[in-house]
Amino acid sequence: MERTLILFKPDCVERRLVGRILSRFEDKGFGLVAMKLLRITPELAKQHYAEHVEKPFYPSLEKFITASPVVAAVLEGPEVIRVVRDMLGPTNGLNAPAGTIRGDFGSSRQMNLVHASDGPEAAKREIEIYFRADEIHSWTPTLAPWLQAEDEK
Ligand code: FUP
Repeated sequence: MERTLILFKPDCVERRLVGRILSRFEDKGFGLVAMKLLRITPELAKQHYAEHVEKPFYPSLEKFITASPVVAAVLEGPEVIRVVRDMLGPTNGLNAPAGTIRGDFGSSRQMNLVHASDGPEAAKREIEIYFRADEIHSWTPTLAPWLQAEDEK
């Protein structure tokens, strides 16, 4: 079982797409184990996007990500980190295939609706940025026996 950090970015919240996109992750079978609405500050943006702070596009990215509230969430499930990235599609919505979230809802590189951790180390780091341990609620859903066979768990 893995966990990943997702952010419904300001464009997603402003366009009122949070529910529809969250439904895709729920439909896939992933469990929601933490969620909150928050406003990203410039300090938090620099922490989250530490690897991009020195890049030319960073000032514009910070302006965008701090412009309106975001919804942060933790999803849990088998191979959830890779599968959620696949469900999002490539960074730029114009390059993202139909059927992916960015392909279906996006037409921008910056306003690409949802962030998801890109590997296990990033997931651990990012979950700790947004959530305290006591804000994460793991449990066994009643549906569990209908999502994977015993030998797949
Ligand atoms: P992703 O892993 O798909 O979230 O994309 P990256 O880590 O490559 O980039 C992080 C964020 O920076 C993306 F959400 C989009 C944004 N970005 C720009 O705004 N301009 C660029 O030139 C590259 C990335």
